[in-house]
Parts: sequence; structure tokens; C-alpha cells
Amino acid sequence: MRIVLATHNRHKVEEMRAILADSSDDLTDRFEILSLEDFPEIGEIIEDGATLEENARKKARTVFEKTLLVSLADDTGLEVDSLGGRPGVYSARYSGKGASYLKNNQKLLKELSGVPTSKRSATFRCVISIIGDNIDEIAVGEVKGKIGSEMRGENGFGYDPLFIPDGYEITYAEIGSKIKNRISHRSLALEQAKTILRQLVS
Ligand code: ITT
Repeated sequence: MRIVLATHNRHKVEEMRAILADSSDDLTDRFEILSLEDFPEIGEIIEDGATLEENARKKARTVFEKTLLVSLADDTGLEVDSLGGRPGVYSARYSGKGASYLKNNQKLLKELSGVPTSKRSATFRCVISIIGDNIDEIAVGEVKGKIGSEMRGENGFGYDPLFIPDGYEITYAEIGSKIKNRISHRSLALEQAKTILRQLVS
């Protein structure tokens, strides 16, 4: 059975492939996992939803309708408590036109300058939509943590250099991909998604 990871973000594809392969029953044995690189004709999908769930469902539905294959889309947001949950659904575009990971991190540091550690709590929330012929499911993963006072670490992507998950004193970017993929918001959501995928082939 073929499934499509409905994302243009190559870091997400890498992480999702690694997480799907990492379990006692390696799902990459049972599924041929494609990504949007295999469907270059599918261009940018406008994310105009008000919630992570709406955006994830829009991406998965668009890709399912174009490929007729079961599609998994991930929409992720970083919700910072002292910013009233921002950037949240706008995490990718936080620093405006021409946003980059660096500019987004710099803007977050600026908005939190002077905010003490005790008030830098945040949640990484990942919503995965799975859409196919007879399937329309949602899986959610959340990790609580805090925003560091400077960018640290070389691994990962996005806000990883600033996000310190609870229980650790180092950022996702310092933890490295092996551990990040065991504890992250994405891995928690994908664990639920795996259960749904197993049901599809059983
Ligand atoms: P697709 O929509 O094509 O999947 P995207 O990068 O636009 O790719 P999102 O809409 O979910 O993805 O944007 C979420 C942003 O949040 C993303 O651009 C990163 O900056 C950040 N992000 C998502 N997952 C992350 C992770 O695991 N670690 C750090 N930052 C992450």
C-alpha cells in the first residue's frame, strides 16, 4: 500500500520517515512511503485555515484528491503562553514576508526579551490529518517546554534551537534527531497515526 506524506518541508519528511520506521513493526516494510517530491505537479497548498487541524485537513485532502492515495499531512505550531499562544498556527510565517527559520527565531527572542525563565513556557502542537478513500482521521501530539534565551544547537529545523522540552535542559537542536524523534510532538502524533495505518492494512 502506498501513502503520501503531504508536506513540502523536507525536514518533516525526514522525521516522519524515521519515526514510521522506528518501532517493533517497522511500517516502512508494509507501506511504500511517498512524498510531494514524487508529485512535483502538486504546488504550494495555501494554508488559510484558522486552526492547525483545518490546515492539516486541507493539505491531506488536496493531496488525496490529486493522487487518490492515502495522504498524511502535518500542521505544527509553537504556542508561547506569554504571547497568548502566538505564533501558533502562524509559526511558519511569524516574521512576515520572506520569513525564514532564523528570522522567526530572532523575532521570538525579541518578543520575549526581558521575560524571565518562569514565564517562557510554550507548547509544540502537531496535528496530523490522514485522508483516504474511507478514512478521515486526526492525530495530535503535544510537548510542553520553554523557550531558551539564545539559539543553541545545530540539529533539526525551525524553532528547534529555542525549544527546551520539559525534563531536559537542552534544546531540541542539541538533543539530536534520534532522541527528538522519540519524544517530539511529531512522534507523539505519529504514534496515533501508526495505529490508524496498521488498521488500514490489517
Ligand atoms: P508544510 O506546510 O508543507 O508541511 P511548513 O514548514 O509550512 O510545511 P507548517 O505549516 O506546519 O509547515 O509550519 C510550521 C512551522 O513551525 C515550520 O515552518 C517550522 O518553522 C516550525 N516547526 C514545525 N515543526 C517543527 C519542529 O519539529 N521543530 C521546530 N520547528 C518546527
